[in-house]
Amino acid sequence: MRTQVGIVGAGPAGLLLSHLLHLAGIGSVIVESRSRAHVEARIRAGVLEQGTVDTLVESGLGERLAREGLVHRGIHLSFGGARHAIDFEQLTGHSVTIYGQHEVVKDLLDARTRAGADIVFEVEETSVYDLDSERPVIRYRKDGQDQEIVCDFIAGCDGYHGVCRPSIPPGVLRIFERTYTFAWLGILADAPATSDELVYANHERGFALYSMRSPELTRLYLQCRADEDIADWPDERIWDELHRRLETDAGWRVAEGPILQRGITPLRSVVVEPMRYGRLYLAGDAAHIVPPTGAKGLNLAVADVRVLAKALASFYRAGRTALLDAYSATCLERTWRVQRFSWWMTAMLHRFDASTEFDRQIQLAELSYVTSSRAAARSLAENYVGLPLSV
Ligand code: FAS
Ligand code: PHB
Repeated sequence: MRTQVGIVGAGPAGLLLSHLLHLAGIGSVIVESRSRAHVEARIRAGVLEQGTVDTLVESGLGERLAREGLVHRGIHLSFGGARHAIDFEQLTGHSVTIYGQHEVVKDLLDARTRAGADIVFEVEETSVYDLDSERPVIRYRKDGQDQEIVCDFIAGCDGYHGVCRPSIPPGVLRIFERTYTFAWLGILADAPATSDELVYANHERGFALYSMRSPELTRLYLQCRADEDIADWPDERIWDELHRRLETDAGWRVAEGPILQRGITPLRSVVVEPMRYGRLYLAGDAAHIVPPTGAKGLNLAVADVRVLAKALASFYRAGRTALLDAYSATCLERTWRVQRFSWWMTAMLHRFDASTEFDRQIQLAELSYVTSSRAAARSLAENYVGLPLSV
């Protein structure tokens, strides 16, 4: 098989790249190791930055998003038994939209299917070769048959556990990382929303987050040890811990309901430099991981793909390589700022094993400052709604 851009991974990064390239008249093929049903059902992120919403709307994917997305003008920070509002619209003029990542993936898959896209699901043994040549190659096995795609370029959109980043020769990459000693236990519950906006709680028992997917579906997280076994968390223990960490002295609490999905997500910060080797370009989680406290993982993937799609269009339209050559530096500049914000939110809201009473007082002082100073609140707000795509 022959294509202009071979894409490994049909997550949000791979699917959006394929969609934007199609709109620019550039052909692509996506190979994906899981089934379409699995990719569509994966419950992950939930908050879309303004820039992500604009990207989806501008590329013709805004119809269901406008109908079902929940526009949120701010968040609450909860500490000391009370919730404190951070009003994004008042501070920045922008908002965020709650619309599950799996809904974005469904919309992208529908659009690509309607356009007759070439997406090969349930592939095995994916590998990439000749990355520093002008004809890089993707190889994979499908239904017992070995297949090969000769490409002009390969986009590694295969996430943190993919094969593209490890295919770059040793000594090329610098990997920066921080691993946290805690994780998030997340649930999706058939329970009505009891707050119009997200609530991030710093509690002495640990962090908790109240989010949602619709007025009837709530998404909740609580900090737990990184080595926790979900089997040790029966429903009543989960709800009890969420109530202890989230409810306020004024009596606000979350509503309970049947738990539809549950899982434990480790927290880590990773940045890989450079995000390119030869004609392989890494995008999304394949190049960086942010702790979900800043709601940035999906949004950062979208930002990378916008830059890459524009650079590839410049190459095919005018033979220019300047944007491709600048891809890694352009994305890393914004990635590090987003990494900083995600780290800062994580440090401010979580209970750290080695933290002392002094550390706890500093956390509470940070929270008190952010919720009482317009300048500090504006800094949080402008990062949360999304930094400009080209910082
Ligand atoms: P993805 O990981 O989404 O997609 C990569 C795709 O490549 C997958 O479909 C995978 O099957 C495929 N693939 C992997 N190896 C392959 C191979 N060898 N061959 C072919 N295909 C291969 N972010 C938030 O902002 N908020 C959250 O609450 C949040 N929760 C998360 C929970 C979990 C469990 C995880 C893992 C991530 C979470 N994230 C969250 C981050 C997440 O949303 C990512 O940022 C987002 O999925 C990034 O999209 P992609 O870069 O497309 O990577
Ligand atoms: C979610 O709704 O899944 C969500 C919201 C905000 C975060 C992380 C996850 O920071």
